[in-house]
Amino acid sequence: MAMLSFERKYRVRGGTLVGGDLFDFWVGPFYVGFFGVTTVFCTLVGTLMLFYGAAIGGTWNPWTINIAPPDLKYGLGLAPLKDGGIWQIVTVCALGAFVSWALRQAEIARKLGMGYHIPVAYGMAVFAYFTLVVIRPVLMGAWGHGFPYGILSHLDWVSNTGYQYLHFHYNPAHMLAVTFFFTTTLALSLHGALVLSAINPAPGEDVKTAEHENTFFRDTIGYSIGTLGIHRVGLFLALSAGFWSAVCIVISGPFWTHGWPQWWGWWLNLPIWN
Ligand code: UQ2
Repeated sequence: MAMLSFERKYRVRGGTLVGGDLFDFWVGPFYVGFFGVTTVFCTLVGTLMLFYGAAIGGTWNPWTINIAPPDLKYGLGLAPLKDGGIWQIVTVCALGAFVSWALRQAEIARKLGMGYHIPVAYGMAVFAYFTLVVIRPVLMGAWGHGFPYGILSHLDWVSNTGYQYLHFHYNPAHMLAVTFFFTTTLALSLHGALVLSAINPAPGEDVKTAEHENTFFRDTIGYSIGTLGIHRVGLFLALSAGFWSAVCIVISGPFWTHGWPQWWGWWLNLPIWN
């Protein structure tokens, strides 16, 4: 692949966190780095373990392949390979790959003199996964509380876990998470529509400017958050969705064992009703 003129300017040494100059090179368009190597390694081992689990699991139907966590009786110990051990290895590999990927993003950001916003944002998704398969299982005393790796099986897990708490939509942190997910789609659809309407006009029409974008929202709702502001709001909304998702599941079990509808008893029990 030919090196573009601007690539020579940005493909400079330095910014690495680990490995010094050793892995400081590119393969085609991809920066490698120490964490590129560890990402590829963890991904390969994890994927091979998933295929091994599928091979001994009795089906190659992609929908029903299931790599289950260990039985609760194994607690927080290591389980036999064919009885949840594969799930444990896959989980270690997944976390290794995800954390490597975040650190590779950080190295590239350092190289380019950019902020760490991207690894921080990606880290929120990793944190939500970590909460599901490590923090909550550890707090509840068994790896068996992790979710199974499979298309239908993980859906079953979500449904069963939700019904264990009778009605998950009464979970206040779940309410916040859902609201942030929906508000994220609202903000991104407003932003995407606004930018396209301004800078991708019909053939023969003039491209419009940020002044037009501001004015559209001032005319409609009396306020424009601005071209930088909408991206701050967008990042805040999206990070909040991931954060409250992690909170809503980690409090279910470790900190609240009844149904979520019962949690609202605190309102009925306020002394002001006497
Ligand atoms: C805006 C602006 C943009 C935008 C959008 C707005 C010119 C290109 C979408 C409007 C956004 C507002 C008023 C905030 C929405 C907040 C929530 C919580 C949905 O003003 O500046 O820049 O893309």
